[in-house]
Amino acid sequence: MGFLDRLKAGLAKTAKVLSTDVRDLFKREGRLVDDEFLAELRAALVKTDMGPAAAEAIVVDVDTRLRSRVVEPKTVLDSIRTQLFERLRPAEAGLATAASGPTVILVTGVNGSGKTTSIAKLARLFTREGKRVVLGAGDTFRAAAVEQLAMWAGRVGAEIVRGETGSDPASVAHRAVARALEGGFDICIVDTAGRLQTQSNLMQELGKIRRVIAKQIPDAPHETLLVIDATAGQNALSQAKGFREAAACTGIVLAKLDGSARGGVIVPVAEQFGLPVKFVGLGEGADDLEPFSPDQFLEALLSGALAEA
Ligand SMILES: Nc1nc2c(ncn2[C@@H]2O[C@H](COP(=O)(O)OP(=O)(O)O)[C@@H](O)[C@H]2O)c(=O)[nH]1
Ligand SMILES: [Mg+2]
Repeated sequence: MGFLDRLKAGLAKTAKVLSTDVRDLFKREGRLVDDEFLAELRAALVKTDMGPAAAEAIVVDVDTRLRSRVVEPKTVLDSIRTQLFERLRPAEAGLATAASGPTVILVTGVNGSGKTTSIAKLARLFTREGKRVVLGAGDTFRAAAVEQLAMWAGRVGAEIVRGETGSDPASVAHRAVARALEGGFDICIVDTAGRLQTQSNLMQELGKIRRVIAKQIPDAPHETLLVIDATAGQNALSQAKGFREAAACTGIVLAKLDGSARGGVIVPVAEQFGLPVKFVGLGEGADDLEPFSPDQFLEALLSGALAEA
């Protein structure tokens, strides 16, 4: 499957809900754009979790340009696309890499958000490009976490550096970066145990991991990625806020976009925190990660509805 088809499959639930709701607006023939129409449009948009600000911008756009007129579904869909594109465009950014030597990526987020799986997928993207990848099993909290990462490392063709259960994650990070340097690896990705943005001791631990990494490579970690679960709704938003402040994150991976009928959550996530969305997770397999592109995202979200309109 190509890039766009995977994105379409992942966003199918959200796209279906939106397209059904927009079509329902036009069930009554000759319907005018009036207050009732706009209220129903707003409700349909909010259902995708795109947030009140984005929904309002679309409603205002339709109201301003089209009030008291009979419109086609396509006109409304075009407004959705234009308004969302403007909001998502600033969130597009490539991955920062080292000018020379290994690029170090630190990965953080709450428990179960999809960190380890996303690391496996990222490693796969890199090994596909012929890059050599070493993973640091910095979730030393649970033995199963190390085994999970080791299993993925084997599958995606990456090396792994591990520590004893309960050992200091900063020391695992140190050894992973050392291995990347001495072995001439291109990429080093460091996993961490899940934590809440409110657990200040664990946030400080993250700071220690960063310092240990920076001691070996001064401008590293080149990226600190926050993995957010797209199905977490409003919680996803408060996580992004807390981690941005406490963990110096440089970008977001929005995982589990496939499991959600509320994929619109990417809009407030991208908008409210000034953090670029670098990747979206679209399934549990190693190939289910795509770089985020607003254009492709909107194409996947709206093409089904546009085809029927
Ligand atoms: N459907 C879906 N499931 C995912 C995705 N990413 C992770 N998962 C699942 O979410 C669960 C937790 O993932 P894991 O990587 O262990 O989370 P961690 O605790 O943050 O390391 C696992 O069952 C994964 O298979 C995704 O993009 N889509
Ligand atoms: Mg994990």
